[in-house]
Amino acid sequence: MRDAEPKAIHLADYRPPEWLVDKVELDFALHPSQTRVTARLALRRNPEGTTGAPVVLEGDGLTLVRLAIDGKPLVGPSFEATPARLTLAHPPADTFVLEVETLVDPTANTQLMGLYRTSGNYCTQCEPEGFRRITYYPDRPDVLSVFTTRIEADKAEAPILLGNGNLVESGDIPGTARHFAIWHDPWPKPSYLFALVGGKLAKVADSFVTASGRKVELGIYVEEGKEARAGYAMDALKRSMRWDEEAFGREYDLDVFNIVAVSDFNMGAMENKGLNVFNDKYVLATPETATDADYSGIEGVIAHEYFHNWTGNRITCRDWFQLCLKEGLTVFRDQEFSSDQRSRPVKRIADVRMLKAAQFTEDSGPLAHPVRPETYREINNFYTATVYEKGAEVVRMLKTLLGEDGFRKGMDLYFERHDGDAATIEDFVAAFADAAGRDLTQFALWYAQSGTPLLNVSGSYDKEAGTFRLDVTQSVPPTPGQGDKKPMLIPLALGLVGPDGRDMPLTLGNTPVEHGVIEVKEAAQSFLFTGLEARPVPSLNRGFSAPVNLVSDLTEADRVFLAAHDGDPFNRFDSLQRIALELLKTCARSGTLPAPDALITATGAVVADTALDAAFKAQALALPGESEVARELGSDVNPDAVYAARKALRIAVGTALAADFARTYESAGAGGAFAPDAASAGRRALRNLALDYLAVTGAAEGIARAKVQFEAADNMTDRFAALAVLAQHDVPEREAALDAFYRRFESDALVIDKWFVLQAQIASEGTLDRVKGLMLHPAFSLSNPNRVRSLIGAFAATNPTQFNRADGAGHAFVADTVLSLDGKNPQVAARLLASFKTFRQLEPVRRASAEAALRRVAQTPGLSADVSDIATRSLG
Ligand code: 0A1
Ligand code: ZN
Repeated sequence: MRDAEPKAIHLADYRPPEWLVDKVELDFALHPSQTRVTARLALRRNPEGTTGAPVVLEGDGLTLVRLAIDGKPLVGPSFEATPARLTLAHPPADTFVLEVETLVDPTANTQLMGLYRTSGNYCTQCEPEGFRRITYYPDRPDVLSVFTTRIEADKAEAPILLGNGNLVESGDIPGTARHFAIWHDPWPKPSYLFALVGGKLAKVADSFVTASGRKVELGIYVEEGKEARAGYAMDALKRSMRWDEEAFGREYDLDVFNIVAVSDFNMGAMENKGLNVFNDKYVLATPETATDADYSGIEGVIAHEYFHNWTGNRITCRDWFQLCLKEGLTVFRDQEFSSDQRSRPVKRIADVRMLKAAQFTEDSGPLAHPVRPETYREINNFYTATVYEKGAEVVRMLKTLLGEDGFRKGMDLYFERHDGDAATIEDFVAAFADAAGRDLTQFALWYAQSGTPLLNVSGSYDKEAGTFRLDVTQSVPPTPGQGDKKPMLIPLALGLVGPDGRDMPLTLGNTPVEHGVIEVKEAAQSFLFTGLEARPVPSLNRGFSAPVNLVSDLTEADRVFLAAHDGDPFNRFDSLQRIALELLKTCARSGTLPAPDALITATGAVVADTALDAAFKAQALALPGESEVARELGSDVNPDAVYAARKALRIAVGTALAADFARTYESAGAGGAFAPDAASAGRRALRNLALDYLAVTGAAEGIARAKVQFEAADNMTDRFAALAVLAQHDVPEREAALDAFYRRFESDALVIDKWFVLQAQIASEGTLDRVKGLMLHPAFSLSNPNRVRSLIGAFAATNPTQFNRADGAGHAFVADTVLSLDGKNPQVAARLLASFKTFRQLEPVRRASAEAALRRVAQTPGLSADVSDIATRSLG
């Protein structure tokens, strides 16, 4: 419905809007197939625009009913309306009110962009370009306007009517079965933050008093009967509101804050002003239906959307190239929140695992792009790990460079200068540069250069001089559209660990290194540390201070030492991972696992260390994933060999430490009623990791233990962990448990998603047929994004051996699914196709079959812009 072959859009071509909208009044008459939308736009010529510019409003598949200017009906040829555009070539004045009436069909909307239906309810999704599917509008984030929304609907069909801002009026429409509500949002906002909801929903109510004493009514709306599942989300919301006041000095700014949970949603959630709309996966939880991972996901996403109220809504983006301005910053904020609510080191480890799995992978393949891209064809494809996760890392590095106080001053200045603005990355960086009195030009390269920097570090100790020299070189690999790169400013946190396991002084020349962070700025640079009476072991990139690939001359013995003694918990974790990675790489290449004694000793020491908390141990004991091994190998990857290597190492560790794991399993006993707090979750994680190691050989005893836990569990975390163990093994207990799980939870779609995921992840030849079979299961639907992600998405993204089957059947299947999905939901189809992004690292046979599947997709006529963009770039 939009332009068939979308042109590339370039950051360099940005021009201010020609027309502004001072005020918008929207009137919706909700109807399943013919919703009537009347928009009154108070248009004003932008004094900064081009003289005499026409009014050009975007549309997407719209049916125009009526147009009026200042109340007078408008007839052709004074305007031109197509489904994609409304043009007034000769606007009557520099300010006027344009009234536009359109008809939209929410039931036919399978893309889930614009106004659509979910479980019979009405809801909207407008970011990034969905508002144009509702009415003609200057649908760009730098046009801010004050919205008033009147919603009218059949009372029985939609007893609840919600909009942005505060409720100003509601009532029945006399003589009809309809009613209405009027919502007013006093804060000017771009159209992508517009939302409305109408339907039969149950409300969970609470309230919050802000630091300055404003009372805010909180509502979480869920499908009827699910009220009891929204308690944790409400609790997380109130904690988020308090935290933002304390950590960033940001208060909420309306009388109400509503969240609506829907079961059909393309992403995680959406920060519409005062009316967040959520994928119900990130709202609903009970101990019986949600795992600890689900609880922490809910806490994080609730916080994320709430924090957008300041970083995204009060200060929005000038254009979509600046997406990381709101997303990277808001991810950083939600990560900090979760770190404060839970264990900081454990949260950091989990975030870095995810960064490496998703973002490092993206950055090393054909879809690599800068945190702030400079060109795009389809903006929907830029809601990526790079914009979100690497964007958050860049903000974290700013904090590391400027320190706690300097960072807070920079944030305060950013809020003070830009409240109410549509801002840019330059504005953001300037606030920190000005607050700290520091030139951040080189730092800003993190926004512009794609690719993960490679840092090479070697150390030499001079006993006579008592010095330790670190020689550091850096380079950034070439990425699509970017050949030669400049050296980056890399904040490298480090420590020099002495023979007694304690940090030695960190002094450069005569100057102590502040906060233990050195700044690497040049392609090659040396740092001379003085006053060292013994050879230290350097602990590098502590806390993962910079998102880089680090290669060092540390020996396996050095790593064993750091795993046991490093004062930085992240690097204790990382040292173990590094030892394991080297073993896995060698094994995947040669087919032979080198003696893993060092890893076993170091792992055993961590298991036995009573000073370490359980959540940390669980992270430290989980071996690097197959995708990380593949990425480290870089080329000629055979996923079967990677899988076999990992399995062999798990068996070696599990067998050698069986007694320790058994003790851990018994002593970390379930104990007491379920509570979702971090400490309890950590105990469950460790116990379930032990369960996994104890069953790793598939021997009867381990399987029996998993079966007992599966049957006896009183919470989803333990039940699901046991099922996941059983699912890995080709034993009769597997099918029995899968059946029992299905029967127990068949009416609960979010739980059945877990059942789909586990089956899609089984690393054996029968899985492809199993997945194809499950697509015909009554619980599956290609129309629901959560179902597609759970079954097909999990297969493509987390089952490397079966997706990359040597016979090409896995690739062909995913390509076919992308093609059948594209007509329904291009965004979800494009995301699924992006699973091919690592195909170039595969060995030749699999690489060829992936490429053939991608070509077949690329050559299919009538593709959406979303899928065609991913196919083209993947092949590029
Ligand atoms: N701003 C949201 C992400 C989001 C983007 C697009 C959507 O629909 C296609 C929905 C949500 C966030 O960061 O949470
Ligand atoms: Zn966001």
